[in-house]
Amino acid sequence: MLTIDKHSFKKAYEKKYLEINGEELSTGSNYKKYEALGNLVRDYVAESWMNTNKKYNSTGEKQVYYFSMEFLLGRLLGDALLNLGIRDICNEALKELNIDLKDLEDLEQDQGLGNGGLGRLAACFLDSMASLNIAGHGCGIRYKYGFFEQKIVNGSQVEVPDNWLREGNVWEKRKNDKREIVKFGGEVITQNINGKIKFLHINYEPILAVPYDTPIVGYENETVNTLRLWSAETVSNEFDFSSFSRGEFLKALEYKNSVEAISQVLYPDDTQYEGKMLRLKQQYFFVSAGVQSVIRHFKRHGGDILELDEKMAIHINDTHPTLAIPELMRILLDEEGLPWEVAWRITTNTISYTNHTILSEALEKWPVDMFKKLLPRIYMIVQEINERYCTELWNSYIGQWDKIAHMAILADGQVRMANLAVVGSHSVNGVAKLHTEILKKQEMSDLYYFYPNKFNNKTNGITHRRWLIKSNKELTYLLKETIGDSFIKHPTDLEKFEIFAKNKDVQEKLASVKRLNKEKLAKTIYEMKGIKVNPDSIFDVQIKRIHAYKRQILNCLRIMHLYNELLKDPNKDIVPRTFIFGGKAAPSYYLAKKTIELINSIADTINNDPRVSEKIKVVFLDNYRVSLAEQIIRATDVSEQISTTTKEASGTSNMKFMMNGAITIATLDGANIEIRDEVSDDNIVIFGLTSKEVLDYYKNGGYLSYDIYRSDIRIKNVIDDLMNGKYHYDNNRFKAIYENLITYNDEFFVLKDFDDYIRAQEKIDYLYRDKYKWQEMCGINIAHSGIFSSDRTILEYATGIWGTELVYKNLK
Ligand code: 26V
Repeated sequence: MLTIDKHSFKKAYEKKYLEINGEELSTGSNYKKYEALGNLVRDYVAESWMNTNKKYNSTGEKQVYYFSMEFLLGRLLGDALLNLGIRDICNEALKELNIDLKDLEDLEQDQGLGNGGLGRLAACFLDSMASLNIAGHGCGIRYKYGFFEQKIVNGSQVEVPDNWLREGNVWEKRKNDKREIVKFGGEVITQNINGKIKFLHINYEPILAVPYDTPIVGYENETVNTLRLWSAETVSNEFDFSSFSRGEFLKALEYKNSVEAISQVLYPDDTQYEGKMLRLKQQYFFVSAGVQSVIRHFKRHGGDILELDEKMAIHINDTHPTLAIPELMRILLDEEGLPWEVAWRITTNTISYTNHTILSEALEKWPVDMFKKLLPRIYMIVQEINERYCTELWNSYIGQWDKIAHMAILADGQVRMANLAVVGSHSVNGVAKLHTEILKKQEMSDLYYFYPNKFNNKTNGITHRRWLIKSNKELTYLLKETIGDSFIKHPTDLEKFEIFAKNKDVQEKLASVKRLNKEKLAKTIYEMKGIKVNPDSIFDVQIKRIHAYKRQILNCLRIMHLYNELLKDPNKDIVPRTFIFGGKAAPSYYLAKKTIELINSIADTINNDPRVSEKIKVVFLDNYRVSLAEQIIRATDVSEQISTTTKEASGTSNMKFMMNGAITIATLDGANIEIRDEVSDDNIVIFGLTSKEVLDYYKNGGYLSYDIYRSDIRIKNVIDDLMNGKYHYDNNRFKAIYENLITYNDEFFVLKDFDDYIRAQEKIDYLYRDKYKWQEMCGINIAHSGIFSSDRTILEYATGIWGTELVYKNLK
């Protein structure tokens, strides 16, 4: 923990401001003030960063490298101040300079290098590894453009590039001396050198990978780990001189652009896999640079390559970095000269893999022709892995060709990345109990029976430092006042709050914290959308990627139904509700984009109907991202976790909401099950089909959405309302949604779960009326949320997968 007093902080800040801007503080813009503060904080981090690296190099402790195509960090200033232990000092020092820290924090661009859950999980894990003194670092891509910015124009999503680096990035440090070369294309020739076959990769295109390092600050423990993101450049870092000097300027420029394209943009589609060459290039680019750099570092510090697997672990976040397996093999075989068996043992012991989805359409499979052309040596290695693996399969499953074909890595002209990831790693984990069971018993059952010991569960978590302490200061204050502050380092100590959940005085305080957060959100909503919402209404929230399986449409249909009820009976007694949505649709995902249009049309219709506008309001908040999530979650009463059972691998916002005292309405899907087990059925509202019923329908059929449409008049009415102009003058605007539900038989059982969902919502209405009982439930949720801290998850990874020593320093 940094020791600095207010006075010195103030002086240092003024000095830093002058140094950077060459002008006095009082005259500057807020952005310049933010920049100066960021730079100062980074300076404070620098010494611990260097010391942490020195320590790792001298002790030789096992290093973990978390390879991920996405890191969704959000803003870093508040996080760094909190973890350095100087947030209050900074706040007060700035106050004396007439600066509001919050105003500066709000100027920081979100670092949005991720699509959603998988990228945010990687960010929470980095925070937990640093805070638990685990030597764990991130490795990924420094996309020039992050996840697109979403604008809503006439109710529809419009994508705008996220030029997050435009004003610079105070947190990153370019490391020119740590560059690597990544080789694409070309051919492989063999040479016989002293009786040993050598593989030579020739005529390849070299690409320069330049790392940018960001410090990851542990909570008050002086540990600073590294997130290393790679940027693609031409090797000469100049135009192609030969064509340039021939006067072919444009050609030279074109080449430079084509190289830089590799780290230009994050792919925004996380449902539908597409075999795009550029994405494969991105994957090999960062994985090759990353593996080369960690091995170079290891050897420079005297590491023995034969002990690599004892000294480092490489974790692959989904299949996107699976090429780490053949890349590590390539280095061990071709550069270190190890025999295959030894290289394979080291590789599989080093690598571990997490699966994050069972949606088959998201499974990565690369066309062999493309793969072979782009990565000729890597392809040869994959072929060899496949051959040896299939030989083992033949020995175990004599004559069972279908089974072997299904399990193979190379088949049907494709490279199946999930199979390669399982075969080439020592651990395969799912992200919640049900998800792991489905992987084992359904999606990957053949692989599971062949390698039963590799499979395990690691239920996701979230960092309570960002999602409670940093983003909900009022609740944190109340918790500290009530149960002390041990929960900060030991989040399961939140359990101490349970006995206070029944205490009226605490319940009052809990209610006023929520009320305050709701007022703040109401203000934000008014500023963003011009909609006035009532802070005394229930804030009912569904924020996440827009996907058919997450069923925003189910939420829409019940709002439409409630609207119908209120029109029928204007005196219907309901607790006023504000329905809040947020989320981005993949640009090519038609149904998801239509869902956004539907939400906005419902909002337009209902918010402008004076007959109901005292009772219900609907809001779609544009450009959902980490910093907006922080504001919404602390102000939420009801957390909507309504995916079709079996489809949501875990979910992580469900955990953030409960930690902030929201009540969950949920299907028994993903980690909702574990949440239910923690809080009991009395403190969560569960509805819908069970996983068994869903799996049974998928297997045996028997569901007909049209029958439900015909037999339930409430459903018929709302479905008809999609097409009768009630929500939009263009009767065909929502035809795709109608057809999805009726013509194409409602793949995600929206109509099947409708009735139960309405009942569950009525129960919420009933429970909310008893203010004290409601607060008791909220308190119990908070008290049981500690287990969902990513600290718990990371300790499980560390002991169960990575085998890293735990240094309990500063955890007491
Ligand atoms: C998949 C794909 C596949 C096609 C190409 C582009 C692309 C980009 C990202 C992804 C990742 C989708 C998987 C994902 O984000 N899964 C979510 O992971 C969370 C963390 O484990 C989990 O809580 C969510 O339930 C799960 O949907």
